[in-house]
Amino acid sequence: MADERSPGLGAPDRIPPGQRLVHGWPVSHYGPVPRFRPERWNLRVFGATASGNTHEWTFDDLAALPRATVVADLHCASGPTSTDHEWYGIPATTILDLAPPATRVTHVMAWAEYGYSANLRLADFTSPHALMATHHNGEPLTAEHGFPLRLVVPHLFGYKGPKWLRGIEYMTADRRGFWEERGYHNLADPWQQQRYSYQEDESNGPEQAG
Ligand SMILES: Nc1nc2c(c(=O)[nH]1)N[C@H]1C(S)=C(S)[C@@H](COP(=O)(O)O)O[C@H]1N2
Ligand SMILES: [Mo]
Repeated sequence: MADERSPGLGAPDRIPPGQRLVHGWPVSHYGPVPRFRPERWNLRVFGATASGNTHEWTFDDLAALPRATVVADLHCASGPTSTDHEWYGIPATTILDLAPPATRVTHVMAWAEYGYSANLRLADFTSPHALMATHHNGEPLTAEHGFPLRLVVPHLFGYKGPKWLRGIEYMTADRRGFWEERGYHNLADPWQQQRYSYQEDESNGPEQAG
């Protein structure tokens, strides 16, 4: 079942400009695949929360959270687009309900194992299609695709969706994440060709360090 916003596979505008359709589902990330240790695992929401407190869920706690399904294509900024991923998991908006941000929050940093991070505008994180996925095509995520939890933000390039998600930091100003500090576009809309940071204008985000 296709997302109602995305055209059919044969449609000329299904694949964003500069992307190529790949079959199957390539694995793509920087660094090693972390080992999942349930007794040490938690999901932390911290930074500028409304209450000032950090919120924390253990792996078992996740089972009690609401679920949704999102079907979407995955666009890697290095070129490949794989299609029709059926993600199942916890809507990102659930986090906003359970751990509300302070009113001055404008951005979030999504944190993963080993310090991988991706910054998002609050409006991108609160998209109704943004999901913290636990399952893909009816099966639990595999280790290399992000088990046990992965952020999916379907309207942005893949680097905005950390695999092995461990935290959401509420921020009162924008700050670059892992790839955004290393030459990738701060906003990452594939349909706007927001691939590299040299394509940014001043309104797109904070100046690049170095
Ligand atoms: N923790 C972590 N998450 C990550 C990455 C990474 O390097 N580390 N790479 C991102 C990039 S660039 C892409 S395109 C997708 C790829 O997801 P896949 O391997 O499931 O296809 O994961 C994203 N999530
Ligand atoms: Mo990517």
